[in-house]
Amino acid sequence: MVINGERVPFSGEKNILSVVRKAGIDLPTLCYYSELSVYGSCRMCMVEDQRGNIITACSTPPKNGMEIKTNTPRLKKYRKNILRLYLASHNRECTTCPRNTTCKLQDLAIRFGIEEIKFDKTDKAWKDEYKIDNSSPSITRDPNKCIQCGDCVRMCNETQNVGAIDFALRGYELKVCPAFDMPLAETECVNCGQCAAVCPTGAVTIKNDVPSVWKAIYDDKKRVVAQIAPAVRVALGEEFGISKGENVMPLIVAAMRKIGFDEIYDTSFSADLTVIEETNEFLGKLESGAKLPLFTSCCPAWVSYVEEKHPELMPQVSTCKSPQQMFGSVIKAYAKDKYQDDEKETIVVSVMPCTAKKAEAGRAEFVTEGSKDVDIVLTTKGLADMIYESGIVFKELEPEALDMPFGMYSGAGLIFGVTGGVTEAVIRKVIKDKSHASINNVKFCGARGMEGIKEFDLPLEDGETVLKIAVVSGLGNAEQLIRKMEAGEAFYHFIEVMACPGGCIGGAGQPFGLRNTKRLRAESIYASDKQTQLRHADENPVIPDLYNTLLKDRTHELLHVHYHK
Ligand code: HC0
Ligand code: SF4
Repeated sequence: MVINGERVPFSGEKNILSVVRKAGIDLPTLCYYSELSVYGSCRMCMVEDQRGNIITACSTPPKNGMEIKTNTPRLKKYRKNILRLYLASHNRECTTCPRNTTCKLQDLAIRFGIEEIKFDKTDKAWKDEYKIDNSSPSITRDPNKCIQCGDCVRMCNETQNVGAIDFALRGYELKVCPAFDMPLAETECVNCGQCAAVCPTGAVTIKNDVPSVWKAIYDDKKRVVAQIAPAVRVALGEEFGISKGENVMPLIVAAMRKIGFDEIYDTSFSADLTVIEETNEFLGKLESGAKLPLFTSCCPAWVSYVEEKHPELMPQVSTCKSPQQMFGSVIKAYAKDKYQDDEKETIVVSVMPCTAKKAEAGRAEFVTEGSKDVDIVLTTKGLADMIYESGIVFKELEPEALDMPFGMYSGAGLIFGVTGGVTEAVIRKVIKDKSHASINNVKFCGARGMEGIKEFDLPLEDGETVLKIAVVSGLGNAEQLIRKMEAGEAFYHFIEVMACPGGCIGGAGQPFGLRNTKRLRAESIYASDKQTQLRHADENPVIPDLYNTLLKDRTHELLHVHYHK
């Protein structure tokens, strides 16, 4: 096809938009995500064809010989007017908006030089028309900033199969909200935050727990202990101009020490504990003939999904606490022993790529001896905000190492951050041949890759057993698999589910809006795994000692959970 007079070849692109972008032109969009269905509501991607017709590039397939222009005076005028209309009914208090500088609407207003809003409503109308919904532990909805692109609705319905939010009313009154405009916390929302990850403006944002962390750090009576999730290290650098996917863990540690955290550890440590506990649970079930599959339990959005939509499957969800919660209960028990004579209270802060972890930490099941296992959950973006606020020049920090003993981890714990990682870590434990070559070869089993559903057979070394395994990311994909099993069309022994497409690396708490980053983040985690001396969870030297001491009589209490929703 011909774009702005230049011939551009295409093959397989599903719409004109992809061809135009391939040609190096960043056609503006507010409602288009390649992973979601095409909605075509924002009209920003309009192009003009050879007959002067205006068409939306996102919803029109490319055709041989087609000639289009992307930047005519007419298109410019229309785009500007659309932006003015959006802005006229939009709360424009940008400086205090959590999406200030990462808002697509703000970005386009700057790009198209919008200096005055012709169709403005009264100042009062755009400020207070709708109530802000702060009920959820993970996300905030501010309908005054909604541009009705429907991205959140399609994400929640199509990708996640939750359906907690939808369009209500018609015409001028149209709005996005839960059924009967209920508070989000009272709906089936599983706190995955993926609605916020695709929202182009500040209409759906992630709860900000930064002030509580500062308060704890400034309090002399508190010892602030941090755990950092596997996926954070390959995403935080993007915020500070470091190449996408680079593992910046040593810089994160240096920054957190400067901020004032007392001890800094790695959630990959407790992921190793999860591997051990979950593998034992799985092999126990396999041997006893208990009902399978065993579903993984480390993704709290997935656990909530089962509770809401498939309570009958709860007995098949692993009883292992997630690594975040295992870490919390272990470190609090450890600190109680270690600091017996000191009056400081231990506060556990986790840094997570995930918004559902905020809800998980607040669950009643995760309170041990009257104290929450995890006190505060920061997102990756939240930690970046603290670094900015402290004036730390991230790129220029000298790398530092994690604290011991809980800074020790194996590559198996580290790869939890990518879809398929938990499964691969369990397989590394299940196989008897633990040679370097054998562990390396596990990567070919079928667990790796960004596909939403991966299914494969794993022949065990006994020459008899063949395990049927599935790895799923995205809750809609999990639903597909459950329906297949219910219909008797499939059987599995073990299923890993992560709610976010791609696993935790694609969590909603990661930095915003950078395209094609998931693959790079995944590659970086696998590269770091390959460079660790310890490749499977049993090699973690801190763990045997822990089982002989702290966990001796308390393994079940500290590492397992029985959800009672
Ligand atoms: Fe994940 Fe986790 S791997 S859920 O994706 O299992 O958030 O990174 O911390 O808990 O370890 C998130 C990431 C974690 C937990 C771990 C697991
Ligand atoms: Fe839906 Fe997830 Fe958003 Fe809740 S957090 S409304 S489940 S997309």
